[in-house]
Amino acid sequence: MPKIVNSWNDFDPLKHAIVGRADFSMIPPEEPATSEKVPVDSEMRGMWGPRPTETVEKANEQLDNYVAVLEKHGVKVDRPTPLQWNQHIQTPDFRNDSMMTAMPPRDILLTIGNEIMASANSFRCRYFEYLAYWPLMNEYFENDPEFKWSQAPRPRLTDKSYKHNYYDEKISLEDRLIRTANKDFVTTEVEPMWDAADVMRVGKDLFIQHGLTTNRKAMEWFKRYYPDLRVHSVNFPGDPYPIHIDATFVPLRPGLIINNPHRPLPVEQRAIFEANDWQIVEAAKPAHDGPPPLCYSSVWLSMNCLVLDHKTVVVEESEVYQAEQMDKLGMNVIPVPFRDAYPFGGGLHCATADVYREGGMEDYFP
Ligand code: DAV
Repeated sequence: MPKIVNSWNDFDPLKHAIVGRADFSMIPPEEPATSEKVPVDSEMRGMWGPRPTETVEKANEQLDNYVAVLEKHGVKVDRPTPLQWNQHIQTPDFRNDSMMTAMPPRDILLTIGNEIMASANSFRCRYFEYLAYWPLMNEYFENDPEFKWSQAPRPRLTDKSYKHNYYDEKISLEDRLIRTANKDFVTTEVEPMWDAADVMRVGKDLFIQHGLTTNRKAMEWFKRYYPDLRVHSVNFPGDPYPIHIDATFVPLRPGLIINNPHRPLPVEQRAIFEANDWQIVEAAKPAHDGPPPLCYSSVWLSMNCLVLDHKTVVVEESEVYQAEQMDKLGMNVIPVPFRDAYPFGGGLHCATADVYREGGMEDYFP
């Protein structure tokens, strides 16, 4: 039987991926972890309910087109099975009035070698999102005898998992930056919590962002779960809403990373890259002044690209400066329109999860 699942990084030749679906997406009700993430001036603050049908349709159109482009470039694409996300959910520890969406898969599924693991997300509204991917996991499990189907320890997400009154409408941007610099986030350390999109995989090394969605205990959990890998905790003090590493620190090929100029990697954390002759280049500026309506993410989705191989990258069609920079860095750019999908949780990298890339576990930082 063939090997279906294998991926050790974000740049080796991509052969098989999962792309999310926007069907039945909700703006979830506020809860301790999400209120921290929604910017004070966001039109989404205080509102929740189904996303407008027209926006769901437009997002799905762009997602379907993205799938067609990937298939044209030799990538097999699978899609999740969305649930009716408007259902309320309950566990012995909490109750929430709705779920969210089957977007973006990158937050939920972490592929390391022949293993795909569902993450331990800190948002209650995302507690059951993994179910949308379970039909695919089962299919890989039945057809690839080496596939390891796994699930991180499920966080309980009781009130003890969050700092209460951490979020305050009046907090200034400066105060937020001080909190980020002090590594003071809304989640507590009572249990490991992490989003898969906080994990940057580079062969034997995992660089994991400590921020609003991933805590320190998660780092310790990763170290014990993957004793053969090296786990590095990274911080980006310039980010007032540090969530997910893939609009901040993005590898393009072995030896080359683009870094958000507003969120530079601190000097002391650059040493491992410098010692191994990796270049960290400032990413080009975004082409837009603001995100589209009803979007949680920042304009820096401009750098949230999907690398197909060491010379080919998919970039959002309107992000002309990012595309130009990629070209100068020696990459062939495939432009894909995707701004209508941004409100559903992110950009081109977010919207995918790796199933198969060529290559093995290289040691890039010996
Ligand atoms: O810059 O708002 C978005 C990352 C989404 N996965 C940002 C980060």
